[in-house]
Amino acid sequence: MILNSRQRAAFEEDGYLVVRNFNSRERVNEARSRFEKLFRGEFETGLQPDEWNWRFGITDASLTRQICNGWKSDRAIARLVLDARVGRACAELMDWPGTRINQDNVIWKPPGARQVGFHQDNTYQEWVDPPSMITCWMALDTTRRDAGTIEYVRHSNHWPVQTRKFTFHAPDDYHEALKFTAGELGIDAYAIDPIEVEAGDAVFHHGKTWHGSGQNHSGQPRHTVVSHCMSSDSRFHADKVGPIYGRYKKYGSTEMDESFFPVIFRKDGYRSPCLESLTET
Ligand SMILES: O=C(O)CCC(=O)C(=O)O
Repeated sequence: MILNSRQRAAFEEDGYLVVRNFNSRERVNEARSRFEKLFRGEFETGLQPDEWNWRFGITDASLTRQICNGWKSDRAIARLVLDARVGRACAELMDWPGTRINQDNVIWKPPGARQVGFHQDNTYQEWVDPPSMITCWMALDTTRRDAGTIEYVRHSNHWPVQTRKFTFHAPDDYHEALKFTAGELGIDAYAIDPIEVEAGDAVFHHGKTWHGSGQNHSGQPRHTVVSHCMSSDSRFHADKVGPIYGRYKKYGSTEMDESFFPVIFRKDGYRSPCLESLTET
């Protein structure tokens, strides 16, 4: 076990868990130094990420910059998001036999960049069987409330999954989906916790935990790398094929190929063989 029983109980109760000093200063600096290149389309491995939502000179400069599956393009990102310790902690918190990467996010929120709408990650998991995830959110800078850090609704991991999808990127009111859902559920009081941590700290959140982030009103950028994980036993849903990750579904099969969804930790010691050369230093 890398997490103790008190940490596991706090995660179960609150829906998130802060782990201090999870990543070394060296790993954090190495990953942060890759952001500029990634968003300019200079990919170390030669492979494109799956989603590249912000480009210099093209995309609205006020938006939060996001790349999905930067691990395919850059080994420094891969070393963080495919770390066996991430997988082990996720398996312990979710009581899984092991962990696969579902997707990663490389998030860059410069001063002034706008908000990310509140959501539950599991709302977007209908293409996976079982449709459940946990996330390891890794800070590469000091994060402060006014710098658009991630915010969690404490205990909302005990709420049902909202199936309706609201605006994700820069909605006018980033709490809109949360307010709507709480109203539907008849919940009129809840606590929103902004996460103030240091570079190297990590936060694990359950796929049902409501979260989002506000505008960056500070003068400092926020760099974050996120590992969204699922059970090592996960398969594609037989009928619900997602628009992006459905590309990796084989005809007539629900098997998930480990080249696209590697197993990053399993209790029996297995890790997908492709990870060795990808994450070596
Ligand atoms: O860092 C953010 O602003 C949002 C991250 C997020 O939505 C997630 O990690 O699931």
